[in-house]
Amino acid sequence: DKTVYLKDYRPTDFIIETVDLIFELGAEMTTVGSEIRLSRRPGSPADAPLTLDGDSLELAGLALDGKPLAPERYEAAADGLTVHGLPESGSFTLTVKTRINPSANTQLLGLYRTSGLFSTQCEAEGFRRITYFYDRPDVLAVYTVTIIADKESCPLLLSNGNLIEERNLEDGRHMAKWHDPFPKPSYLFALVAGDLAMIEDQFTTMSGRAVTLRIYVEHGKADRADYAMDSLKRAMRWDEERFGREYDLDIFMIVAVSDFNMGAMENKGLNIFNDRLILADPETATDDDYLRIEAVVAHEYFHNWTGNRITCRDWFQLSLKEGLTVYREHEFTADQRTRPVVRVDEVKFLRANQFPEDGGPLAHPVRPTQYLEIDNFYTTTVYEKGSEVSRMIATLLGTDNFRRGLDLFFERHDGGAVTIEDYLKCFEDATGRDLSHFALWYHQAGTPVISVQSAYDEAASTLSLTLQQKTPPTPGQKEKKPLHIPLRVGLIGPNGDGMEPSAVSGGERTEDVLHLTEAEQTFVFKGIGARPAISVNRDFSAPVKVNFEQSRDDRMAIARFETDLVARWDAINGLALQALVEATAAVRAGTPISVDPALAEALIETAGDETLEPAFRALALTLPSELDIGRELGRDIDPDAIHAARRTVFGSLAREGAERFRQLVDALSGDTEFSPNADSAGRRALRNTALAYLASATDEPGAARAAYDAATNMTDMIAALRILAHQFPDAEETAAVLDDFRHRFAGEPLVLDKWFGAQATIPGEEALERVKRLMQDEAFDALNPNRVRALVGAFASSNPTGFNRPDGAGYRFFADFILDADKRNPTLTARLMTVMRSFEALEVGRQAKARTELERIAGHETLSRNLRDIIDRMLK
Ligand code: HT7
Ligand code: ZN
Repeated sequence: DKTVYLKDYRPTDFIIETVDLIFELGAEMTTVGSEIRLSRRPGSPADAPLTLDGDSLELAGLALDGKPLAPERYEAAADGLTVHGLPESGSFTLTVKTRINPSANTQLLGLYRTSGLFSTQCEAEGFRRITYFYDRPDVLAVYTVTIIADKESCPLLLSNGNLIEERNLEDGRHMAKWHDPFPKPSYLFALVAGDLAMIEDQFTTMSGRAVTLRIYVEHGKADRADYAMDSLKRAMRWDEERFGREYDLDIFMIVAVSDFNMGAMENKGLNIFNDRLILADPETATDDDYLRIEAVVAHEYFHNWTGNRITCRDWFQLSLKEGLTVYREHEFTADQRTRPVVRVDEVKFLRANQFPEDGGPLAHPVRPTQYLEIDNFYTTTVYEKGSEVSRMIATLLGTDNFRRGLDLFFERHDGGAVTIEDYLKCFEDATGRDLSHFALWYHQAGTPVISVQSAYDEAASTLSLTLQQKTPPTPGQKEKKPLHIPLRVGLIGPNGDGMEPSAVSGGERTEDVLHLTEAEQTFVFKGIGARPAISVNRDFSAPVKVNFEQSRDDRMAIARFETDLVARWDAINGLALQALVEATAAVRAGTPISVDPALAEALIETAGDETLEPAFRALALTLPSELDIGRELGRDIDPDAIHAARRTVFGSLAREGAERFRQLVDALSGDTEFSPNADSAGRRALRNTALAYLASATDEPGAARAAYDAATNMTDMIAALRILAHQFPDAEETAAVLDDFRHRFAGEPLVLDKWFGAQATIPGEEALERVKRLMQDEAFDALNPNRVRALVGAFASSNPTGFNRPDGAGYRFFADFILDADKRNPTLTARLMTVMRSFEALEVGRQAKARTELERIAGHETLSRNLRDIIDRMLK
């Protein structure tokens, strides 16, 4: 059993001070020389051997202080190196030589070569695929890296830190030497070699130091890197202003690569990005792409302090860097754009991704206590719930105190590899507040459900609010304790104004935050002159589900008058969700669907409310998706019934509001100059949302076809294409537009991903054959993670009717794909597999068919550890 347990943590027996690496790069054979300066850790046993990690390595030489080691002094295997009889005291040098094949590395972990480019991905355990090392985050060393390669094919040789030497060698090769003065763990090591274009800029830090900024991209794409560069500079300034964090090296580089397992990687001074998160211009990128680029560029940059300068003691502490960095990223985005709109997107993401994870077989605490494969713990729980936990700390302490705690964290732990306890202690020490109860958020999995009951006493002018919290059991954690939950609650009076109580008893209240600390608590609000509508979890102050049987009138009052726009959106969305759930029940019962006219009125009124930002109006107008409806139902899900219900409700709203939608489309279609800013993006979002309704109301493809032809940017173009593909899949116009798009963007893989995605998600049982056909398109590449996610991933995760065909053919296809792809790239397949984690919520027929396929996968003996871990937990 290879399970790793938190309780088993212990420091290494040896300390690594410096590492000198020499790479002689060859496409099929790269040799890696590693000179490690080591000393025995004081207090560790004098006879303890040195045990270094390895993965798929071949040892080509081993020496101690320059002398080759006799074979009886060490054991070398593909997965590790053990050296005996090392000095009891003083430093010594171990020289290790390994040989690797970067071209054969389809896992994209370690050093790999794709499209002529050498690049690395070392987090979490990729460095051990390069050389034998203590490949763990608590071993920090100073790295010097020499890269030798053919000058013509690899004019560019990059690694972390500062360039200290560069020269030509014989036989057409050249070398570059990089030195990173900041001690770092191996997961932050990076190397890139190849031939790329570059844009350069300058940033002057708050203390006046000049930093060179460079972004490297494929030749011919340099003009698409400007927005990433602009985002980087804004992020650097923001981190100085908001958190006092200044950049520390003289150069900061980003390299965009086209084969990458995740979004991006924060390697010290040399971030490596999936190119879809760097490249953007109006003709090829959507507003969502721009938003993601800004967010991820900032996220990776913010890691320089939260992750790199202060890192994790072990991988159980992953949320220490990821949760906190997501929180910093969210705050940055909120400051760059419109805060409530950004927050609504976060809430939608959390509910769509983290809540199902927390409520399913893969649930785990923000700080797990065991893992089989750490790659599988880069989850929305560690990232997004982790971020929510930091947000709650900020809510509990207030913004200034949060900053004080974080300042102390940077001061106390700079250069360290620390734990979540160390993090929390800084907030306690800086503010005097006891966070021991709050800390449970890190250790207890599952989404708490808060049940609310209210009683208004007119004679006493009091409102009693009884809040009960319950967290459902999760794997390995049956019993749950009450958490400390900061819940923002607002009261809306009969005239729509906010009501402020004269006093509140029953528990702590700070501003509008109720501190729920017990399983059940009754808060009594005094001085409430009339029965209010109660708005619970404003701004989504806590990542919880709220069960509150409110009258429709109260929900309408919140939808109309709440000043907190997040809660206002939530009320509108909740009303729509309820209508869709009822419509689904009607479809299954064979009874007619009736759409509440008050809901239609509220939506149409909001859509036209000029006092609200277009982006917010677009959010309000967007009906919950079929997946949202399924999640709301939670069990016995019939995707076909949901689809029919949503289509009917959508059509009915479309007809009801046709006039308004036409007005919006006309009024918002005039923008000619493209700007990626939040205001322009919001206008496009509202216009394209209205266009989708309009297309449904008229039930003909003409308006969308005209919008496609008139589009001057990718946002409008792909929106029109999606409307055509999803609402009129068989129309001539749709075929023509799909064909036009395919040819127009023939040489643009990232743009064709949108084309793959739009078609993979066309509802109905023909989707499977369509996806199979698209896999034969020459633009599809089963080795490239972006292509796989765009086509197979989108089909499995976002096409409920197509993927969940009642005959189980969708599951069969997916299982075959997974089994095949697992041989090449386990990180990718394990992640892809998680889209089926909620299969037990399906109706029994589909559930059985899904289980058969999952069991078929589980029955294979040669699964990767990544996939084995996921599939076994899903079937437990
Ligand atoms: N810290 C980075 C995580 C990451 C990663 C993890 C496993 C396998 C491949 C990976 N690529 C990047 C990205 C981040 O969260 O900032
Ligand atoms: Zn991160």
